[in-house]
Amino acid sequence: MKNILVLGAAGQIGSELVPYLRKIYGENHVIATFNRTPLLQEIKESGPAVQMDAINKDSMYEAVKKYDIDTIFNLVAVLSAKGEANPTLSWRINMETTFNCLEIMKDVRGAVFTPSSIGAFGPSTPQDQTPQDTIMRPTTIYGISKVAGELLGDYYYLKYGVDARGLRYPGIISNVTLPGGGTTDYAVEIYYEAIKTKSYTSNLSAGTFLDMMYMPDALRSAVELMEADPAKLVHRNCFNVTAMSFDPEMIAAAIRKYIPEFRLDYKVDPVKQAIADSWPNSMDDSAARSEWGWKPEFDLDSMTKDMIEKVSAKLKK
Ligand code: AKB
Repeated sequence: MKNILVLGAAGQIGSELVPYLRKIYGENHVIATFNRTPLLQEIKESGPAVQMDAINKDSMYEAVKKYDIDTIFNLVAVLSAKGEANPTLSWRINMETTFNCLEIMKDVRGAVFTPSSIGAFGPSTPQDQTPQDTIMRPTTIYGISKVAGELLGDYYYLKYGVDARGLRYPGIISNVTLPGGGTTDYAVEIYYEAIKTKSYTSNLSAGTFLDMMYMPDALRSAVELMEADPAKLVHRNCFNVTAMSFDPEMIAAAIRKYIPEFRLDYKVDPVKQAIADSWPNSMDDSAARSEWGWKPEFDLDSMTKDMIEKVSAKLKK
């Protein structure tokens, strides 16, 4: 990777991926793009930035030529719950952005990283230790767009040699930019509310197990995959990756080690609950482990310790 374009640099992952990549590849080699949501000041000040609409292929192409881009991190997506409120918009944004990235990288013979998700699985998928290769019949528009994106990535690799790679991310927990419109968002909000009010009302029920990962592992996994020796990759689009699986009761118990009086209540959101029920309880990520050495560093306890420290410091400012 020489010159990198990050689409969606103002989002939950993008706002942390840009500084992470700039540290590795150099500030002027990582171009942050955004559309309606403004970039963090730190990102604006530490390297090049471009305002553009990722569904506009001409503006993406212009940025690729201007900065001699060879790799795109495609982080633009309408997430699962928001997608159900506006399926047409979700399909358009998720698919057109992915398609534009692949088309442009076909011309410049470059690489594309596109995250897929646990949302690519559906109710007929085996839910425990979900295998790398299995039934994928998602029932959300987000999941359908993620499966289509995985297949498109494989197609552009096989037909045109585009170096398309991807990961099936679980819920990502972080403390810089809040997620928005996802089903797993509760696992971020719970830390903020625990610190602010010592209580939280979960919109997913007790016993709803989902895969999760802390942001430092998510960032490292993306770079490790993109740097992996292509000769070792049997799967490219996309790898199951996970770091932990928990339900609301388990995250509450982890928080109580630091905030003993923390109270968890429930008010189930039927849309989010139905989505979560259709997703795996836990994924088998052994293909990622064996093909490019994936290994998470954070588990529920070490992540909770770090989240409590970082979010407390942030809320004090
Ligand atoms: C969502 O909940 O929609 C996302 C995801 C798991 O892809 N966080």
